Amino acid sequence: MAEFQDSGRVEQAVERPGLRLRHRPAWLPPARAAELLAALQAEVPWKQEAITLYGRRHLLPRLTCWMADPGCGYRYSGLANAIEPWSPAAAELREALEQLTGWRFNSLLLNRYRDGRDAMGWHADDEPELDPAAPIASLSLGVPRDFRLRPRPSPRRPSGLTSPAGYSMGLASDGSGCAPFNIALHNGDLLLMEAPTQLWWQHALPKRLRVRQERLNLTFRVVR
Ligand SMILES: O=C(O)CCC(=O)C(=O)O
Repeated sequence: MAEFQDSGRVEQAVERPGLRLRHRPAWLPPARAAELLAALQAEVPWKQEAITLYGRRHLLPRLTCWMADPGCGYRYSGLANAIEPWSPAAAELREALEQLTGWRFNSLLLNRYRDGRDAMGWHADDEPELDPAAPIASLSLGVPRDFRLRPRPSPRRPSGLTSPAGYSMGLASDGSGCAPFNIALHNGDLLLMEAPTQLWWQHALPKRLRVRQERLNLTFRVVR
């Protein structure tokens, strides 16, 4: 699948205590990224879901779709996602990511941020149905957006697990510890979030009101 070979940019390892990321800027060349963006905009059955918090219904500030193999259901924020079959573009990307990583991803969450008012709040992808040993492969298409990371305010860790050396739940007044940080994700970028990142860190996609264009994000996952 030559068309998915990355465009030669170097992979960057981003490491902190309890966090392991691999960032491949422009994993997809711009022309291929543009084709995939257009294909996914057209072929995915996008929905704006609603969640209920403290008895009030809130529309999610983005459009979503859950594609997965049969039986790979997934719940987050109390929302049980209907399983959609793999669309042609999503299926091709899954094959390319399997060749790259050696992991067979059986599910995919697609998020469509219509402009900078659409966003995603702080969370970790640590739902019990996800295989905690598998990476999450995140592909960005469209306008660049900031991806924020921070140590978890209260890590949900298996009992008996001790914190990684140097890990802290925030930055101390003397400047030591784990500070939140930002990665700008551009068109065609691939970000692999490897274990044990989801145990110790949260991520978010903040609003950026000056952004007027659309962005898609695809997170390929392994449901066990
Ligand atoms: O849009 C992004 O880059 C983040 C998506 C995300 O946090 C998620 O799917 O869990």
